[in-house]
Amino acid sequence: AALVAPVVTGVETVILDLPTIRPHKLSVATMNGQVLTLVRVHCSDGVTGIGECTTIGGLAYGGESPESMKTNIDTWFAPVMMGQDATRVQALMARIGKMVKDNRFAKSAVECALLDAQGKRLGLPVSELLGGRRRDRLPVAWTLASGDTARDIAEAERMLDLRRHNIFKLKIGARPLRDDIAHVAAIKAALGDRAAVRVDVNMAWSEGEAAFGMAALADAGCDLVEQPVASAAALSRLVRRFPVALMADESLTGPESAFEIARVQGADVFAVKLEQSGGAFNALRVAAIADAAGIGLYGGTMLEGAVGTVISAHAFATFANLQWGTELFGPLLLTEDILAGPLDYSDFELTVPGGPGLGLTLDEDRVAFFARDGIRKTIS
Ligand code: MUC
Ligand code: MG
Repeated sequence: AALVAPVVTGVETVILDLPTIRPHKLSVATMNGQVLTLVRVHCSDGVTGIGECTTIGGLAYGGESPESMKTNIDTWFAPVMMGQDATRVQALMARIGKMVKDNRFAKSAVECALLDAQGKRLGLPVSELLGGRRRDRLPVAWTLASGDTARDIAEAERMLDLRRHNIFKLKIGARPLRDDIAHVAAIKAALGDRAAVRVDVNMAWSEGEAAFGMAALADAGCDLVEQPVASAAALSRLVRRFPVALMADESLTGPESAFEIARVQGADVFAVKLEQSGGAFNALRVAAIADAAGIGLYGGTMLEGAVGTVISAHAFATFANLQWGTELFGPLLLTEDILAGPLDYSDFELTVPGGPGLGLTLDEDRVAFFARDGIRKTIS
């Protein structure tokens, strides 16, 4: 064994612009592409780890943008990391936390790269570094968000035929409430018992609209309503009033907000996202709070590419409870893969990779091709 612990010798970032397979319409933004900010942490033992952060619709979802994440990692995270022991991931994240406030998404990417490197170094999957995997496969929901009811039904039918997804999340809140309810009811009527239908309002409703909407959605056969209103206090007044589960997403920004929501019994389910939580270790803390409070768990996504999706999969694979499955479909929304080998999405589930670290190998030609400021090499 080495007497001197390997240290961080370099931090590299690159922004990739990737097209989506169709416009993805949320109440806060319409996405025609996704932007991945990739981070590589190089270490003195020759090991390199990779991480990724994404946002939804630039600054439409939260306070970090792909460009701010790159700038802040380059300018403020990297100097704090250089020369530090790369094997003590939690200690290094605490050091970063002292020097860098907020910036949860960027922190989650950097922590991911450190975990990937440490896993490769030890020959262990990241799930083992996070406490140990309880499952190898995760149910994956698909989001129907084309903006068109008939197109969404056709898309859902195709996913059922492919045995890729049988849980569908509908993005609503941009249109008048009655139109949205009719849209959900039509999709649930078409799919029947073959699929679960859920909605995400992304905070678009007032509390009054949410009360009306949740009653109507319950009648339509919808089983879960995600963040219908912005306020956590309003969420806590809506919960358990209607026969449909209520899930917190935007209100949940890490262990402190998780504790606060749990304290007031303000949600039935938590959508745990690694980026929103500020990294994998914080996501585990959020899950522990949910378990202690009797709140259900769902593995959420910030529409990450393969790297952000797979670190999330490693974390969710360790959860004691995952009653509502996951929505780790991000890579499937992109037209392009940046991996050397594809992820296994089959039989309605994603397989958590089993190799050391994240268990991923990037296709470097593709990364270079889609790099915003990089040299666009031709891909074969
Ligand atoms: C969100 O708000 O949950 C997850 C799936 C999707 O389509 O958008 C995201 C963000
Ligand atoms: Mg959401």
